[in-house]
Amino acid sequence: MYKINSPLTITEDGIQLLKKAEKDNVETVWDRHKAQQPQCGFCDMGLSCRICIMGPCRVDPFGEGPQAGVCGADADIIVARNLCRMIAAGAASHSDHGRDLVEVLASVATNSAPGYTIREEGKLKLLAQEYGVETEGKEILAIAGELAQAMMEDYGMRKKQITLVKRAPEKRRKVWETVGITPRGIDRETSEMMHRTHMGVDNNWQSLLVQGLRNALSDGWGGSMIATEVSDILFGIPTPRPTMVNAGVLKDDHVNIVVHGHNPVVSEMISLACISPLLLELAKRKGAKGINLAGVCCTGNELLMRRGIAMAGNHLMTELILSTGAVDMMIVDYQCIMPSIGKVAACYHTKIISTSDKAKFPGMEHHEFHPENAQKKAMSIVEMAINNFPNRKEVFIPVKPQAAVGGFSVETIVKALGGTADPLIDAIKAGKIRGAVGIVGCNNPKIMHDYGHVTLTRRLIENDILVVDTGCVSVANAKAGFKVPSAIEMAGPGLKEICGSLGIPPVLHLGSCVDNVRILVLVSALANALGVDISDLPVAGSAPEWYSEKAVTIGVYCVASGITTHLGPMPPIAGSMNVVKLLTQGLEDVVGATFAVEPDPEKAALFLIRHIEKKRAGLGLDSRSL
Ligand code: SF4
Ligand code: MSK
Repeated sequence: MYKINSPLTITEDGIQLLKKAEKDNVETVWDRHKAQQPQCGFCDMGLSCRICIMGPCRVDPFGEGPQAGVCGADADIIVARNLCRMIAAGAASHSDHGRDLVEVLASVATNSAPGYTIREEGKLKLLAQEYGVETEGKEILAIAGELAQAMMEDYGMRKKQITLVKRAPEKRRKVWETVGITPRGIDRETSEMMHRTHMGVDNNWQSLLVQGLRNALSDGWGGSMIATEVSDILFGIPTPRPTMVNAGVLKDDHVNIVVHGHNPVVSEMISLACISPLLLELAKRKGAKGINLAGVCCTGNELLMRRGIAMAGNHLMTELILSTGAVDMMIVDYQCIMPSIGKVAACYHTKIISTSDKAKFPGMEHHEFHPENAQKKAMSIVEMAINNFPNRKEVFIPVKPQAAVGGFSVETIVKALGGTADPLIDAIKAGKIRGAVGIVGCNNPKIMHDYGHVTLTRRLIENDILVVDTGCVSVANAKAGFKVPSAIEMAGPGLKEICGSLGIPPVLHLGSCVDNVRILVLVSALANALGVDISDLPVAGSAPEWYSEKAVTIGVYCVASGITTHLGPMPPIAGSMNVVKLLTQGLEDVVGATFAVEPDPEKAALFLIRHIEKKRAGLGLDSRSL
């Protein structure tokens, strides 16, 4: 059951800061969610349409009112079109983020991005080889320039398929070819999706959804994968590192700067400015002991993965973090930044800075970052934050920080395993690790904050299932104490033994939302090692508290890649039983995986455990019945 508004969060810092926000008359996401009740039932079921101006239209789910929009579109068409537009928006968001990184790579190649550099020459060369760029005898910057151009071509349609689909196991690629969903170009699939959903184009709900699968794959094996790989090249391959999480990471005697958003291009430069001796000296002159950089949402995750920067909170904590009164500056880039943030900050001394030409917000000061000016801009912005420190008034930091370990990339997981995936495969074969689940995604005020993530994770590790997480889940799980080596005490005996011998926690932090592609690479390696398809593996995905269009796209590319995926909140599709049946049952015959919707994480855990045991049986491994 949804646990709407009672209580709002399972976290101690959240509970304390909600009281503080109330005392300060700060309106939060929960207040606005309450004010929206009852939310529109037609929209909730996906049955409303405003694609053209003959509408808006809606279809009556009880069969008494209109059964078609003005153009004649029925419930199946309207629901499918709406879902497909969500997929397109999610793919566009991740993939445009990837493009921004490729542009930085291109600027580094021409020496026009001061402060940025190639940190991972080995990975650059490996990617160059994958893209068919000759590396022999070439300067590293020349390779970077050619790779950037080759990646840009993936966004268009000059090839039959995008480059990185080659990373998928052969069996999976055959499935995509048979169904006709091999993605051809990153922008092309999104553009075609928008075209097909225009009034009077594709009015077959099945073929719309098939294009939805291809569109999502263009993100998972295209735009998002490029975003992650280029981030690694520019900023470093993540390695496990200790960090701290929750609102307690803010320091009352330091200048506190919080970065929020998704793209590490800005936050990396901010993190370097925060360790500048010049600015540290200025901070001391202003009465602070130092500069404390923390993150929220995925920009924070990017910094945590590579630099161990502390995480103050996840999606639903972004307003509450400001109500501590301890944040001297919040710097945002794009995605998942509530337009309310400027208004909340105005209740305190906090300065809020927006940095992207494509993401401007009310009540924020806009300072546009580009590769050419980012280094200088970062210095001047951090200086502004320091100058704001003396303006602080009452500060309320409600809890002590929780320790955690973050920063697991595929490369470091394989390294931790001794150089190959064999120990993991052996542990799965022996049944000590039953399987693995990737828990991803957001928070949503429709579900008690962090309850879904933490409950599901606890049940899975208790049942010897390894959990990898990304995005806002990773903060919830870190706050719950699942990410210290001693957390193996909460795991089942097999998982405890394996993680204990490797010195890793039972829940591994794989990064930000775009970093879900690390899961695709990991399951591809496992499938190849076992000589099976991804859909044969004892693995699953889950998004217990998702809210965003990007999460829809992630879920769809996971399913299209053969990973059965659980969703907490119901997507807006209940208005068409045809669409519901296809997504929850019919896709099994098409791509070997489906969606399952279950808001209650206890029941979702049972579903996922049973799914993993079924897959084990399919591989001829021992299987427990539940
Ligand atoms: Fe109505 Fe059809 Fe226009 Fe949608 S596309 S708003 S259903 S007329
Ligand atoms: S930030 S997409 S709320 S995970 Fe990536 Fe969190 Fe979801 Fe945004």
